[in-house]
Amino acid sequence: MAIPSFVDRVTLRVQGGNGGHGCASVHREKFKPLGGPDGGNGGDGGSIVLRVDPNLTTLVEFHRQSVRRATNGQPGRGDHQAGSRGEDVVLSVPDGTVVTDADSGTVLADLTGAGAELVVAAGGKGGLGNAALASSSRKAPGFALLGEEGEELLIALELKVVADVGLVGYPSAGKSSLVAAISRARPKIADYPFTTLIPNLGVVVAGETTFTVADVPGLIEGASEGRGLGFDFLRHIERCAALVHVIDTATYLPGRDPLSDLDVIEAELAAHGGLEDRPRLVALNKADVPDAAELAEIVHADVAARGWPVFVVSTKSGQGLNELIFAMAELVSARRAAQPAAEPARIVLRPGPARGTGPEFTIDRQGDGDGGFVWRVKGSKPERWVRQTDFGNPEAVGYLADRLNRIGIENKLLDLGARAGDAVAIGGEDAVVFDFAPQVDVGAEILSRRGEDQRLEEDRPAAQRRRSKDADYHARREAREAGGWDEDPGA
Ligand SMILES: Nc1nc2c(ncn2[C@@H]2O[C@H](COP(=O)(O)OP(=O)(O)OP(=O)(O)O)[C@@H](O)[C@H]2O)c(=O)[nH]1
Ligand SMILES: [Mg+2]
Repeated sequence: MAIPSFVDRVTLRVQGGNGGHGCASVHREKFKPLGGPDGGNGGDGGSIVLRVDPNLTTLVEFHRQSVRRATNGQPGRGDHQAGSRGEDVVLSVPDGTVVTDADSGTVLADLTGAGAELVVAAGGKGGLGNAALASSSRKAPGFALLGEEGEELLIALELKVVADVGLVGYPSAGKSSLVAAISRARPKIADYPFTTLIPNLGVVVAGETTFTVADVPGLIEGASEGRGLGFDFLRHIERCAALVHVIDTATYLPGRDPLSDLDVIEAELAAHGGLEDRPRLVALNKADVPDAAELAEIVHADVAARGWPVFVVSTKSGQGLNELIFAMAELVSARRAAQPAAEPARIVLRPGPARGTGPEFTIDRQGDGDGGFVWRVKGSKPERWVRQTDFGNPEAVGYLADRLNRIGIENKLLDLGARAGDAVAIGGEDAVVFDFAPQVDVGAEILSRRGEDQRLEEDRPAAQRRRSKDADYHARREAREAGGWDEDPGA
């Protein structure tokens, strides 16, 4: 597969493991039929973590497998046994990988520096078992919390590739042929000038060293004054460790010979500027052609006299290529060793809205019109609590109501004018919808007990439920006003 440009991009679906469910269990022993709650917690799901490995230079590995999943946490069990955690999946990415949410286009992280990490899809939290849910007011909970689902998203990984070695030379000197001969890239090759319109990038492996080479579109005399195509592309090799002059020794053209070609290209590089300090290698190419081999032989000493190592090569026969790539690797390694190691950014970033900032929840009245309206409650805590709730268990629903009230959702709904029987949706797209049945009425009279949750009486319409509560309330008030209600027998 050809690598078409300098940007390597791949999309990947990542999915954190689900949290294990908590366990509801009661300790049993001979002669002690009812011990305390002993259900263990579910284990957290594993996360998908991206981590920079400076030895990687491409995203090719990700082109092969486009879905990555972490394992689920195990459910808790009786006798206080916690479920085991799911395992994290750590994906190694090259330095400089930019991670975006592929659906929204939001940049999640710019991963730079060895060891920089991003938890890109967090595993779901395990649910608490009933042992952990016990409190002085709820000594033996008959329910446990559900494990949460792991995060799932489609991400794009993008790498702006820096060329380690830049190939420069006249059109048709064989630069693209050289990229093709020493890497897996398959750029277009043809015997007319300016075949290459944008640089091609190839990954070269030479012993322990992996590096990238780029062929800059052909340069000609006057390139710096706008002639030809290649000049603008020199910026792509501004950060390279070394330059290789690719020189055609097989083609006879007036005014052209290896030494003057070298001088012309050097003059254009000087006009561009910024590349003076970069080490150079010279490849005298097309040595498979007999006359070319002879010419290479003749000019070898003169080229070497400029102080640059010279290689007589052929991209056709492969002659001299091994020596050339090992010489490139040496320059690349030397440059890498000389560069100060980037400070590793060990901050663990998390996608999504910042947690723990702003109000815990928001409430909006939505959808007024023919279809009626809904009070939409949003917030990471209430939405999480809903996901943790086993709606088949009345006690678990009562516990959810307690949690929602504790952060003031019910009071806020009453403040906003919500009435019993109104629809309340907690969450976004896959919201859970309730009938609003306030437990605390205006005036803070507590009219029903937790655990006998009115909302569970699905067979009774909400309005009827409200009426019965109202009736209860009015009965109490009337009795109190009449002085006949025995509220506190001790007084
Ligand atoms: N005989 C022979 N021909 C070669 C060799 N290397 C390249 N060529 C030929 O030279 C021509 C130009 O090769 P390219 O690799 O396209 O040259 P380039 O330097 O990338 O040219 P531009 O992209 O136009 O700047 C093609 O016809 C190649 O087949 C070689 O080692 N021996
Ligand atoms: Mg080319």
